[in-house]
Amino acid sequence: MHSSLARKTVLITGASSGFGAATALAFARQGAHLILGARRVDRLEQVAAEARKLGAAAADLHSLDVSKTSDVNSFAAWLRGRSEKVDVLVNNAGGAMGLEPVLDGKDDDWETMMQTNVLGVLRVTRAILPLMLKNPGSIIINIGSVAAHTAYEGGAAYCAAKAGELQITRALRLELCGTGVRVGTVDPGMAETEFSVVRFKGDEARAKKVYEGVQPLKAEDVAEAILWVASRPAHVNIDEMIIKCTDQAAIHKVNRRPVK
Ligand code: NDP
Ligand code: 8X3
Repeated sequence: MHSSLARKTVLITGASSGFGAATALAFARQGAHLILGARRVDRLEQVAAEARKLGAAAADLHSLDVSKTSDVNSFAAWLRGRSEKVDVLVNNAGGAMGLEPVLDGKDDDWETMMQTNVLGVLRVTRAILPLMLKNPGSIIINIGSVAAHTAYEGGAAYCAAKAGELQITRALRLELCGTGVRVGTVDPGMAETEFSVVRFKGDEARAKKVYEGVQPLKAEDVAEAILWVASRPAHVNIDEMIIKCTDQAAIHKVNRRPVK
């Protein structure tokens, strides 16, 4: 238990599944006040109900589409009616669409990846930062990826988007120096969430193959890392953290056991 997080206001985007949902539950166990956003409100309601059972001081939710400025601004206006400050902002909403080489790439997929992983982080940060600047020690944790650090075939747009997220984090680190507001990125490798089902547009069998013979990260592993970053003392800033499963030494070096 990190008593420093009790009653802290923790805003998590993309809290309806995967890392976001697991992070909400991890902060709930610390007695935090959760602010949850995503497009699937029914799923947010389930996460919030579980969070309250686990000990969250409160769990408020509102629909949020980070790909639309108007939506982000409405979310921020709703939030200002509930809390005067934000202590922890987890910019987690995002994901990949498709795995085609550039030659076969789809505009819709490229645009979605840029809108969520890059512009979404910018929009949400712009809207929420005023609630953090008067609150030294507050922290922004962006969720990047190993894809920000290494390119792979079929990943051009996703790798570009996550590299964009990494550079946004680095620029913010410079801009916020002297304000007391911290910022960093947590960059996971392969983790079994809804990520691949979304990437392959509902093809569950193809998504399962990504993790075949491997023990990937679980959402809870990443949530624990996020909780740890957020619970460092106010004078400590974790700039960049890469977290991978033991079976994944690099994007192209994955230990796979034979499948029986
Ligand atoms: P999930 O698909 O389980 O979760 C993605 C979350 O993002 C959902 O809650 C989804 O909510 C939300 N989201 C997507 N688009 C939007 C949008 N336009 N507006 C608001 N919310 C949105 O996957 P993960 O938990 O794995 O992914 C979380 C983050 O981690 C992503 O940024 C992903 O790129 C990154 N990541 C994932 C890795 C993995 O292997 N799983 C590894 C490294 C990084 P909803 O659909 O309800 O809006
Ligand atoms: C998700 C990890 O390797 O599929 O960000 O790009 S990977």
